[in-house]
Amino acid sequence: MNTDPASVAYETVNKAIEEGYDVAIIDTAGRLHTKVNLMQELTKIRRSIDKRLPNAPHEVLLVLDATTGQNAIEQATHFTAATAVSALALTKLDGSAKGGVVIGISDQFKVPIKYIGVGEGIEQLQIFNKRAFVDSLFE
Ligand SMILES: Nc1nc2c(ncn2[C@@H]2O[C@H](COP(=O)(O)OP(=O)(O)OP(=O)(O)O)[C@@H](O)[C@H]2O)c(=O)[nH]1
Ligand SMILES: [Mg+2]
Repeated sequence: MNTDPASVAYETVNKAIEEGYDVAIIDTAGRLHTKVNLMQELTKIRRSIDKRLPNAPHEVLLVLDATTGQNAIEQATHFTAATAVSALALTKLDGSAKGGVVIGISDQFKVPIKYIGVGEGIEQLQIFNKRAFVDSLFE
């Protein structure tokens, strides 16, 4: 609390390097793309991480809630402008028929879909399978 998120990210990477961890995951708190200062914070977090470990982060996941439908496109526009995104995760496909929007996003922003969420259990966060996904759209 009351600490700059970018410096928390820097300390995280620093600790991971010093203690020899293989992976460090930085999970940012949810933010509305309309909050300019929070979007700028993402850019700053990336810069801080890169300062401690050049070329890091090695993966940046944008997690989109499938139930938001077309609003996900608006979110992707702003997030990819604030920081380079390397892959998408699409959650809540169990509660929505709107998951098809992610195909447009993936095509428009040239970002692959890596994970999908189909429920709240850990085993329900799954690796994206494009064939199964397309089949499910036509069921
Ligand atoms: N039904 C369903 N629920 C999900 C899925 N993914 C996440 N949830 C639920 O959605 C709620 C929010 O999930 P979080 O992981 O906290 O979402 P978040 O994006 O990290 O939220 P913030 O950090 O607050 O922005 C939790 O109750 C999750 O269990 C999914 O694929 N299907
Ligand atoms: Mg969260």
